[in-house]
Amino acid sequence: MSTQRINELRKLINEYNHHYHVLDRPIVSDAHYDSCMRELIKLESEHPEMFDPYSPTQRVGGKVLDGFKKVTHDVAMLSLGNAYSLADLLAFDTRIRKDLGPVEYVVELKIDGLAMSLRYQNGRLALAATRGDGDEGEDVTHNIVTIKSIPLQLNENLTFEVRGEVYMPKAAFVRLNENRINNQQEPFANPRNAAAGSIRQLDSQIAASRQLDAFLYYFVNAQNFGVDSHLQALDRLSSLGFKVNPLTRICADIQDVWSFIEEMTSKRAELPYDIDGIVIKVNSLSSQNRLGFTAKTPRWAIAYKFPADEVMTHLEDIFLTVGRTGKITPNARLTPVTVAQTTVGFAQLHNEDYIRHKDIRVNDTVIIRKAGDIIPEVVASLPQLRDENSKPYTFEKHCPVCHQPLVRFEDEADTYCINNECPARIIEAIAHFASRDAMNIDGLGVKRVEQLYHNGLIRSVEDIYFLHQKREALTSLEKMGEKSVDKLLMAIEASKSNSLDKLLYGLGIRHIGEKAASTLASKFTTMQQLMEATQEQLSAVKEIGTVMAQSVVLFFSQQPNHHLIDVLRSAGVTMEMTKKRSESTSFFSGKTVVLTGTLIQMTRSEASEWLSTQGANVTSSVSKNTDLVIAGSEAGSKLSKALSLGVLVWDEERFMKEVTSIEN
Ligand code: 3B8
Repeated sequence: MSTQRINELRKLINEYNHHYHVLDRPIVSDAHYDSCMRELIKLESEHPEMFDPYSPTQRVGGKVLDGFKKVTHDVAMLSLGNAYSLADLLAFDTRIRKDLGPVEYVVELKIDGLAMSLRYQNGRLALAATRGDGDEGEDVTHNIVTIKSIPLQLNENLTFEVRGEVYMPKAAFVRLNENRINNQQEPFANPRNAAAGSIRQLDSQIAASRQLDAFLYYFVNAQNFGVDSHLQALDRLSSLGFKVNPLTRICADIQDVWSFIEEMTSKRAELPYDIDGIVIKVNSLSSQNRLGFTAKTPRWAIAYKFPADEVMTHLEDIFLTVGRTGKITPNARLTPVTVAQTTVGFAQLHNEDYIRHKDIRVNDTVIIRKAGDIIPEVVASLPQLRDENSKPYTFEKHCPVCHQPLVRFEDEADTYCINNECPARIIEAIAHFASRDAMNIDGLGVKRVEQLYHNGLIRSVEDIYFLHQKREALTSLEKMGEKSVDKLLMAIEASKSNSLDKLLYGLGIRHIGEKAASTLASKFTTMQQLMEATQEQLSAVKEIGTVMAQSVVLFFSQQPNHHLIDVLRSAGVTMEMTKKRSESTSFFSGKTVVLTGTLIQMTRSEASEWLSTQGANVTSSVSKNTDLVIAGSEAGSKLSKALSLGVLVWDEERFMKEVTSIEN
């Protein structure tokens, strides 16, 4: 009897929650809700054998962790590229139409919260994780279950992943800060920080008390669930019980998109939650797959960011910094001011011409704004407020660090320190090598490298791998206990087994970013083969242009770089692609492959990426040079062209058979 009543109450309360928190349409009074809840709590306490972590009573919080578990995302959690103007949007649209012809867009609000991924297993919330670095986030399930609009139990026994944004409504934020001030606690700067601060708590009681909410906007691999557009995916999420933002529209073209942006710009202040822009997505999922991803962002979506706040302040000084390529950046030191809810004390001045064109001078009153999210820039200086004896700024002639003459090449805006021995360049290069997306040596950021450099413990990238011989010197440094030294040395040791793509990116070859490094590594598979590659062989690789190819050849033609590679190799650093199989073993090696139609078992971009790791050259159009066409369902003209040219065609089943046989 009680068993039945417990189940009944759980179902009822879930239903009430859905109406109240998702649909914004309560179907019972608060008093009735409370009385059901009290009854359930009582019955559950009398029947401990009926305990269920998915019961609505478990949303009150109380679970306290002693640390966050790391979670590897099955599908990388990327972020969106940004657009700051109509011109940026037109460029995005042009790029897309060049690939696909006219497409339908979906526009939605860009919620200013915290990205979250929810994994459901057989209809139950199994895991909630933060984005982290995109590959690995933190398990925050204990806090997410306190958000009442997020269903713990669905009406369908599905296994899938869904992503969205956790946020704090403006009203809750105001109330929370009032409370904090009353309790002599530091108020949060904005709702976003308040939401993030709540989610990054080990004690779930805190999140439970914070009135967080969530909008979901991304059904991962929705095509596996019979959905073929983004809008359908949102509908599906909504009918599964998730909260989906209602201010979402289809746009026939980029003009439509712009009207939506204008409309929302004026409605923004009235919304009950903060938004920081508008997200524009290609609606058709097969078109999305066709466009794919860059290393960091989807090509089929972009975030239009609202223009930032502008404020006035005093420019106290201009000073130069040196990057790893020797590029000099002029910076402004400002009298600190608050812009877009954070305090700003420095701004970028880009280069000499920028300063001259804007006639920015030391001691000027300037207008600054946040460009994008983080880095503030000087928009203009106000000459009318200037002192009589103010003088135009003259760019310094010598490197602020090594004091060698600076060089500005013809037709280039940037000034360089060309001294290869310049400590600033070496320090930046070492820190880049160790950075997260390169060799990922935790604990070797710029500040630490500076310290090691100035203490003579590290003078070049290769010295990283000899630090273990200098343990004593390391532990005697300031802020370097035994423990941090151990951690650092372990991170260095671990970095030796990184795959070639990370090493290649870490070397900091000009024009070779993360994506190019990864392409080169999977094509050439070993450092040796890459070093021996000619410019022609390099630029024959899709996505490697002439400038990149030249730069790689130049890099490997220099003796000190050979020496560096030799030292790294003998120190035990991996010089080949390890995550992926070497191409010589693969059927696909060297073949030119075209993917067309819709694949079911993997997305087209996954298939394309996988084929690249097998050494295939994946291209988009069918010609007599095509070796193989892989045709999913609804393959159109490419399939007929392949057939007419007598090109080998496989269906998905045949392809998957090959994938499985290679992978196992
Ligand atoms: C792909 C799609 C990231 C996002 C996305 O309201 C991807 O769609 C993303 F890799 O971050 N803040 C939204 C919002 C954020 C994203 C998104 N849609 N509405 C948001």
